[in-house]
Amino acid sequence: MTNIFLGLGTNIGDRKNNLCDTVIQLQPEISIDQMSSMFETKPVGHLDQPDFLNMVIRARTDLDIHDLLEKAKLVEAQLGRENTIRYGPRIIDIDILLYGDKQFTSPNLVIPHPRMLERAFVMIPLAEIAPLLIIPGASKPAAEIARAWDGTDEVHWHHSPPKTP
Ligand code: PH2
Ligand code: MG
Ligand code: MG
Repeated sequence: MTNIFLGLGTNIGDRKNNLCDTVIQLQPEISIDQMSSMFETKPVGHLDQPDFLNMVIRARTDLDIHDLLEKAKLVEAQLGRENTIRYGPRIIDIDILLYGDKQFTSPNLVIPHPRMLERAFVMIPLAEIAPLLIIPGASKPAAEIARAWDGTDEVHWHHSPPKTP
């Protein structure tokens, strides 16, 4: 079993429901240990789109990196995601943030997620569940990185984590 962290984001439809459905669909291949709160976040990158709900989950899996990516894509498709513009609106986006302490690069996947350290919508939920985690390539723990956004109005606590079934 490998410890993994996934980042979830949604800004179309019933966003809370999309996150709850995703958590259910990821199981049982992905065994969820901990979920962050849901955070309401301003869009980053492509600004002209609705606000997101974001959360981060910590889980364990026997899937290798390739199969984990396939599983994430399958759940995105099951939720009805259509391929739209990069950084554009989506029903659900499931990003592999960390896979154990592996550093991995292929044409369609880089782990740790290459932009996670600079994204408040990832680091604030991540720091909530894993404040002491040191991300490969970072020099300080998640909570200290997240502190850079103290007082930001880009990310707001929105809802407690989904109820586990
Ligand atoms: N995802 C993106 C681009 N911009 N902004 C927010 N607030 N939340 C996201 O999940 C997000 C984004 C690309 O995946
Ligand atoms: Mg993403
Ligand atoms: Mg993605």
